[in-house]
Amino acid sequence: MSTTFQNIIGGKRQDAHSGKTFQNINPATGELLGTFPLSDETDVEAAVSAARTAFEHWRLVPAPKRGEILFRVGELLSRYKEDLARIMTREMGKVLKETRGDVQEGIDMAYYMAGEGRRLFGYTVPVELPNKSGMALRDPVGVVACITPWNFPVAIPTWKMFPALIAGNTIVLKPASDTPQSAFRLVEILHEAGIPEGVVNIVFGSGQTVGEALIHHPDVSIISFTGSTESGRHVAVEAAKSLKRVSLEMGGKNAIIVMDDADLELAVEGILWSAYGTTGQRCTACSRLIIHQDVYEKLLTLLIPRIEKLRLGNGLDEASDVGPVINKRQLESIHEYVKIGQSEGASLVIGGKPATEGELSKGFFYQPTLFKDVKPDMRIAKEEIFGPVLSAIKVASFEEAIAVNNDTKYGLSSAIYTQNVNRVQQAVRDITTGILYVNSGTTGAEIQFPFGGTRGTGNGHREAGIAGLDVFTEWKVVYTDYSGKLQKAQIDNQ
Ligand code: UN1
Repeated sequence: MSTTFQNIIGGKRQDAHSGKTFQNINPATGELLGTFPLSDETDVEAAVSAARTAFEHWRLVPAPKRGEILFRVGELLSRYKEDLARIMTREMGKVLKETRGDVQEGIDMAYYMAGEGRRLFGYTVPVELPNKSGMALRDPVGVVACITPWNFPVAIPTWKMFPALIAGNTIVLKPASDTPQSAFRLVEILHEAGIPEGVVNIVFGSGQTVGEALIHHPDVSIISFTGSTESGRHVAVEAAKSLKRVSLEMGGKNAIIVMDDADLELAVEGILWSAYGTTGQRCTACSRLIIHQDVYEKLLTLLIPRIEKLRLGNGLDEASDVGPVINKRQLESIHEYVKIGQSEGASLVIGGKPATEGELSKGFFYQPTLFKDVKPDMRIAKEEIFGPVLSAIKVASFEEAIAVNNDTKYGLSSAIYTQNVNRVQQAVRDITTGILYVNSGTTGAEIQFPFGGTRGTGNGHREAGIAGLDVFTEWKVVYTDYSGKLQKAQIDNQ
């Protein structure tokens, strides 16, 4: 059933000022799910103004009280987990067990940041003069624009909004146009939990119009963006003109290294989950497999029949392992990469085509694909495909494996399968991505740790964990001199 949705600005539901709309489609069936406002600068102006007004009282709400609201958010997200997961599977495509996991990341973040309401640690350290004290506090910054992607329609908005909110900031959320309904429901739940009007606003529309208006709005203090490296770079360049803070989470070309002493059966499980889970549409997805030459053929022999067994289907069917990709454009882009791989001389082992049997023909399904004999300098081994396409690369040594792993313009996640403790320690030392998994795949980051990567994956910030608060707070240092006389730091007062 298709419904008409509205923006939520200052707690009120509103159509786009222009009256224009766009459609939300189920990528597994092509069915129309909803109609959303195609907003423009006028709607952004209203949302930023509501957020700016709300900031003046939200920043004064004691952080433990803000935490109590987030705690209720966690409870409500738990209560609505199944509904939200189904909404998400319908509009995004990934299978139910994964959309449940997506909501769970939001629940985890709600409880984690609710607890921060009673911490939000600043610090005090000794000062150099007598009868004087110093302390460093975390202040909120102002209005945060959250520009979020379609692959984690609930989790990613929560990773941005919950730390921003606990710190006392207010929000304008612009969710991806492929997954607006999950974000809408999330914002409704935030209001039901007691988030005051105007503290969280949601504006639907395109990146070119709504995103751009947020980046340029003088009352937006922070842009928190997750998406492609190309768009992220644009955000950073534009936001730099007004010296806005920007936090970027972008692409990945993550690899799993399988050494000659690895438990190969275990590696196969991790490879399947990381490469084909979420239909390969995670920034942490594994798209390169770096295999020691002594186990190269053996590993592929174990892996191929398991890829063949993966069941493509509607994510709402519990028997499906792999859902559709997000839209036609993405399907075509994935297929284009497969053709590039073939023309570069990689051997296509399995997959390599859109899947069109029976019901699958209605949606955007792509066969789980594996290339072997891939060379590290091929485009399929270097560029982010964001689909179920895995490239196997043969290496002759541990050192070569690490070098190939690190030789990417991205730097999000890596994994190594080995039983050798010395190699594990060397990998911990030498791998240059933000996340490293030992004897597990490249996905599955937990919210209490910093999430993010090096090089083209980000701009040095991290989301989640305590580190996730940094971009949303401004340090304020307070010196109190209770000596009753003028004391001068750095100067001899005698
Ligand atoms: C993303 O792909 O954008 O570690 C985020 C993971 C998830 C988050 C992925 N917890 O794969």
